[in-house]
Amino acid sequence: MSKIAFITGATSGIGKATALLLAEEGYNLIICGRRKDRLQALTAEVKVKTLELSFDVRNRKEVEEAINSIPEDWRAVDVLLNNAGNAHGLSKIQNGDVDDWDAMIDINVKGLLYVTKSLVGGMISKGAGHIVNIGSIAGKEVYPNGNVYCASKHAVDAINNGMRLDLNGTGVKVSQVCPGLVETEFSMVRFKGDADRSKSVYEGFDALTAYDVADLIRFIVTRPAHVNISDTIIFPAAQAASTIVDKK
Ligand code: NDP
Ligand code: 8X3
Repeated sequence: MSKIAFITGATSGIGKATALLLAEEGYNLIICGRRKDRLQALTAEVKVKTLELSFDVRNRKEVEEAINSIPEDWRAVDVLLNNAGNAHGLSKIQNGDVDDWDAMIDINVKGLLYVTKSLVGGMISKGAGHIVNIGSIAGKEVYPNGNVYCASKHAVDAINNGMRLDLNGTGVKVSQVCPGLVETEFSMVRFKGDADRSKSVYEGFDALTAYDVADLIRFIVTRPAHVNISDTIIFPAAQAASTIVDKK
């Protein structure tokens, strides 16, 4: 069987773009997300084999049941892309919504851990694999009103580094990709469907596309076995830091 990539958050944005680019590389795909119709549409779009797994990464039981249901011939996962995640809200800490905080910690941090826990043993057993964690510039810096989202991505940064230390010598590579501003459904989720506010985030400059980030992920996972690109930050050319964007 061809190599297998397991992609969380494959229904949209960076995850979907990576699925399409890794399909071009000949990977068969285990595609995950809650929106089953989008998983089916992605299957119809690619020429490789896919396995659709619909689960909420927040729900540990759902994660474990979904991954335990993977048929034998799909179990030798070569690449795990821990991508599912979002920001929920953008508020001063004193005005934050506790449900938004729970969502960000549960999805971006605990969800990533649940998925990793269910798959990493298989990678260790075969002595090979590659975990790519999607962090963010928000995991390297903190910006006003970003408080808990930044905390969740700082946690991803720490987990990424911890994974690399703990998995050293097992044959499993660990890499992180930290994007700046990427125009996806991210802001629509952050601003709870406010299309005008979401659009304004990307006005006045050329934001990254999901494919720009996916192309970097493709590069990282196609390096020779002895090369590991452990961490990367990818910005639009107009961006220098979270809050420094040259908008015309
Ligand atoms: P999108 O909103 O376009 O995609 C988010 C993906 O995550 C969707 O496929 C969604 O699938 C999945 N997802 C969200 N919540 C859950 C959940 N509870 N269970 C399972 N899957 C879930 O955003 P992006 O593509 O931009 O975001 C992908 C990653 O990139 C995130 O980790 C984000 O933090 C990070 N990032 C994004 C940046 C940006 O500017 N866009 C910059 C830096 C990092 P579904 O809803 O179908 O479940
Ligand atoms: C997404 C980038 O700057 O909106 O992680 O937090 S930012």
